[in-house]
Amino acid sequence: MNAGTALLHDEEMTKYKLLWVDPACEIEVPERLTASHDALVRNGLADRCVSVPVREATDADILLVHSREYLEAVKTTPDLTLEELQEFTLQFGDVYFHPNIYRCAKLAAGAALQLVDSVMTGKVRNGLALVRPPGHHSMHGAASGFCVFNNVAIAARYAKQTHGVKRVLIVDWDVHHGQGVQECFEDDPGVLYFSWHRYEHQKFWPNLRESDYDSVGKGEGTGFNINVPWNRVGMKNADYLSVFCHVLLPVAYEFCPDLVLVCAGFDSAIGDPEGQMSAGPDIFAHLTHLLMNLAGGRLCAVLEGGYNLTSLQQSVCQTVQTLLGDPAPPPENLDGPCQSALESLRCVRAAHQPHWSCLKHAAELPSFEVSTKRIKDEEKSQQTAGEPVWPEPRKRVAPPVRTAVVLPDGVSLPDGCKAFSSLEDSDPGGAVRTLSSLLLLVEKMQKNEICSGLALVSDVSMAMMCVAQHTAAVLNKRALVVCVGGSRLPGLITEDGKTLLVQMSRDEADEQGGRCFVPVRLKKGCSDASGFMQAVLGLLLPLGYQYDPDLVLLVRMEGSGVCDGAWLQLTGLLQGVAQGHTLVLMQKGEEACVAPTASSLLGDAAPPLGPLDAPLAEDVEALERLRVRLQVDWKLLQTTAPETEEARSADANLPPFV
Ligand code: FKS
Ligand code: ZN
Repeated sequence: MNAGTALLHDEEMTKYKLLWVDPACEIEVPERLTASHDALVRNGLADRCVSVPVREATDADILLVHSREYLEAVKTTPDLTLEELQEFTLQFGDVYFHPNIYRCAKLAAGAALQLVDSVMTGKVRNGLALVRPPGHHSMHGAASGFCVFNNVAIAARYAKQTHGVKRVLIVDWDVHHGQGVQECFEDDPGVLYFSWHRYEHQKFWPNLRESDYDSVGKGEGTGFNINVPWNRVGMKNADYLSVFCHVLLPVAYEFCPDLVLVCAGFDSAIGDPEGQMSAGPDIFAHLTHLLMNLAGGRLCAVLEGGYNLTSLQQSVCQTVQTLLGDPAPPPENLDGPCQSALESLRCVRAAHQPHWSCLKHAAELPSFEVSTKRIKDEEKSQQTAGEPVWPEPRKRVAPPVRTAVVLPDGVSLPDGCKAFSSLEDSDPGGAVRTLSSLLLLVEKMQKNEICSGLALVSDVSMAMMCVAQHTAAVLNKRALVVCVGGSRLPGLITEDGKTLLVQMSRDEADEQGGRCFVPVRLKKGCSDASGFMQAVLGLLLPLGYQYDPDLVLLVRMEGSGVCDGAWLQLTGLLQGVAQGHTLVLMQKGEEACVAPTASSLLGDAAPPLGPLDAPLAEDVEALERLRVRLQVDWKLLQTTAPETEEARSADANLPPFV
């Protein structure tokens, strides 16, 4: 099933550069590509990918997005003199031309199309195209910001036209706003465009009013354009993850794309001179992972920006290694999102609240103005002095065994899994032997000898208790226990902080829960995919990330009612935490679910759930109450900044009250 990862690369795209002095363009150098590719080779990642040849985009491909006039104008550039090139360049902003850039721009767009073809025909599951020039700024009739043709926009139109794709999600994690992509799909409900970008209340390039959160799309495309403006520099892992959990993922699951395209710019990582952000290269492992269960795993990433060569190559490696299916490292320094990020988050959620049922409960726009007009003096003093330093991401070693299973006699071993049992044969096939196998399995997961595990047991509650207690008390490790279905749980100790228990089940008698026991009650239980996914994305994932467990114990109780699709999404998404150390426990009788669950643990994408209906109003309200209660302890659950007196007075440009 796991059909591999494509890598598209062609040295030809290093063969153009800036030929005159222009401080705005000097960062866009050929070494960006060489450094990225060399790092993939050096880390043994290029070898693990399927190498797909690059082709030139044809006129017809380019005309899917650009005007004939513009294309013809670009076609003249290979024959221009240096002076003529400079003059040609002057009609556009922050871009340069070179006699070979037209050829490279055709290859860049063509690489994106080859990648789409490879993914859509099933030759590979996903992939990355390493290209220059980038694309997301170029417009229908204009070059802009180092971009000549809009590689990803062309790829999206092409996917619709050639492969009959109905819904495309474009995730633009580059630190600049892809205004070219926005322009292209503004009124198209078939393409959902998401971009976060350094904005600073319109002070940052490209300085457009329409990059703000209130540009939500037009006409039929209203709601299908999502802008998250960053009004401060220094955004960190927690800021990025919180936007994924509280905006992008819920909307993306509701939208249900057939294909995911990523404008993969790495200038949003630490050390980048343009972005000035503070998210580590490791965050791209998670951003990638979190998108890999959408669209049946069909994900095409196309390089955009990234100007610190060290940060760029580390980020590219994190992305590719995740596409290849290796478990992600725990994200470093996950505190809560900063105030400014929370303001942005609130505004985006409020602006999109009318268009997406997953945001129905989002708070209103704050009473103070946080849009373009709000300019604070203190902001300038925020600039950090000097080059930041950050540790090189740890080598990610995939354990020798990916998924080990403990199954009763007669249940056949799923493809690709390793049968596992403890050596003590005192009670062959019996409960004691099964339990001792489970404990040993967890120990081997903690030693990173095995990545994940799956067991079918006769008493799932009992097995859960034993594994949880053993992990906390004997191994001294932290477990996130996710219990799907079931009723009240017999005293699982959660007070020592070593176990965080989240139970998702049917609405029953009100339980208070606590900091480490989170009862998620859904009116129709886990059988309602919308409510279930709402809880998973907005509650469980942020909790899981913040808790940063050593082990995820995922328990499927008898008669949980969870549908296979939602269950597999949960299994897939949770592997982003605890370095993929997930142990799934299922009750005997659920044999039918063994093979699909195993395949998810092996790294296969979950099948799409279909566009989600609106969750039940009662569930949404209950989840919101839970989120509000828990956000005090778990900052990644916050979706709004507290409306402080300071924020208000800063807005009015008044001094904070004395
Ligand atoms: C230099 C000002 C530079 C232009 C920034 C262009 C950014 C391009 C990019 C792309 F992905 F397209 F490459 N202003 N101090 O990174 O978004
Ligand atoms: Zn950029």
